[in-house]
Amino acid sequence: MGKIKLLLLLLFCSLTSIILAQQVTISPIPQTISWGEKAFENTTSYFLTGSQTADQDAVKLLQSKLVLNTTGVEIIIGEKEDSAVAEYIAEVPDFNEAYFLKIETGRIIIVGADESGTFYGVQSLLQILSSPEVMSVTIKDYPNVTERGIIEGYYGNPYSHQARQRLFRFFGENKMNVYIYGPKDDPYHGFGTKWRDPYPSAQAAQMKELIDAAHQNKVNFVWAVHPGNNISWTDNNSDGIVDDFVACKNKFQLMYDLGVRSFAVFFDDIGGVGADPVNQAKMMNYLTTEFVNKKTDVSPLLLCPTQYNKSWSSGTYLSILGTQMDKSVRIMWTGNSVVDMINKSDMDWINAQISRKAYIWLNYPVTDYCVDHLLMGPTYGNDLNIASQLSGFTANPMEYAEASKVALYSIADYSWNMSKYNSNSSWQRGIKYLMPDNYEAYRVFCENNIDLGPTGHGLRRTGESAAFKTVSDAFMTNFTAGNYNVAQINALSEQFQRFINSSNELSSSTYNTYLIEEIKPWMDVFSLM
Ligand code: LOG
Repeated sequence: MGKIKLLLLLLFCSLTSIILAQQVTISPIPQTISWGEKAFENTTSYFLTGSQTADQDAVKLLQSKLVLNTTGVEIIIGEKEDSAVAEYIAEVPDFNEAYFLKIETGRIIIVGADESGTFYGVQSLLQILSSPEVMSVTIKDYPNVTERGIIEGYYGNPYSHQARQRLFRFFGENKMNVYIYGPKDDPYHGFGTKWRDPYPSAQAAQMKELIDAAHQNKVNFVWAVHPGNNISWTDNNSDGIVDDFVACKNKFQLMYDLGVRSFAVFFDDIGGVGADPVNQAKMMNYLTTEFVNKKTDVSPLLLCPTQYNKSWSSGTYLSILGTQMDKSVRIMWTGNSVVDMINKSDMDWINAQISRKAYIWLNYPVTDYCVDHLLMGPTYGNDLNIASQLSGFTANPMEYAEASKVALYSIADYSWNMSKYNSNSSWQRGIKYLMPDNYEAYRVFCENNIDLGPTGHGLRRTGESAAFKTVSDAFMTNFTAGNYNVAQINALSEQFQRFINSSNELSSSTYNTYLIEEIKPWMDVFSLM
């Protein structure tokens, strides 16, 4: 080999080793990140400075994931006001939930603008420490959308207690901060008739456990009531207050006692007297002054209106809410229609109607209207320039909590750093994060479960079974002309073999058995094909 070739080879090797060592793609994508040289081997032990004053959830997380000692790499941790990190506070971006993370040789610094910021700094650190070689890095990061998460608001089996707990850990890892509880099939949420009643004690105890688990992961647990199907606007006992306003306040108090600090009222999918905007606005105003404002630790209310999308809106309904309802109340919105992605023009329109920034209820990846499908494809179609027009961005998932995480991972990515969101790379990263050891097999499964077909709601997804389609189209074109060849038949059979291999590999995976159980019927069809 000539000298020049050898030099080029050496250069190539050293470049790739630097690049490989850098390849920890933090998710959601940070606002600013700059990598340096290798800082240390990740076999080191660590010790904490500032753990007494720093956010305790962040400290506990570090303690559970790292070997902590009295020597090794120092981790200095705290919030802006803590003396342990006083030197670095100017580095923290001026946003809620922001953090500054710096890794250098022998030292790591994590400073949060607040407790969530510190917790998110730790989450990013843990992602970096998953690599055997740790590079120096400086990250300054913060979210674009203040409330990011899900609304469990579909028709069908509510999530199990364990599935919700797993979700909250997933939220923590992916910097999602809101979970809105509103399963249509929980009678105590109230789409039925029990919205006024307390949860039976066993269920209440479970709720309390859930609320605590959410808070430990910096997730705001929003409990929603759905009173509209059998609400009455009358003041039967003539005390000047509608009886059901008080009933709702009392139910909120019961939930408050279990630990809930954020509340919502849903009036979607109802007709009759419940749908009257003047009374809905009065109810929200009453709950704001008599409940929210009387506590010191409850966030402003959320309302899902009856006209929650543009195609269903008419008359003065929305402008009545916009003008007569307390400005602190956030209003949910699904977009141009029930199931739709969100565009800039939708935001301009709705925000003008309601005189405030809409809070998005994205009906994706929910499948309660197309139950024979899974929506596992890339999450695309939401405009990338609407962050400043939103008061929140939440997605309504499938009744399969694990399978939904492919889309939810991308919702987290999108709502944290909107302008840098790339649906395809986010999708690939999500699949890898969810099934690291069976990435290829899971991607093949996802790639063949993208489009939902025609439904009353009209949403379609492109790219269904792309690899298969290329091969089968070529085969069919030839076949219908009366020709086919061995190469094409082999190519087609290879594609079918990919389905079988994917199903076999996933079925025997033990990494996430909850996921495998959820998708089993689709995997069976996949291999039968
Ligand atoms: C319901 C929701 C359901 C979704 C999709 C809202 C605000 N309400 O048409 O519970 O999961 O559509 O079917 C809805 O979207 N009604």
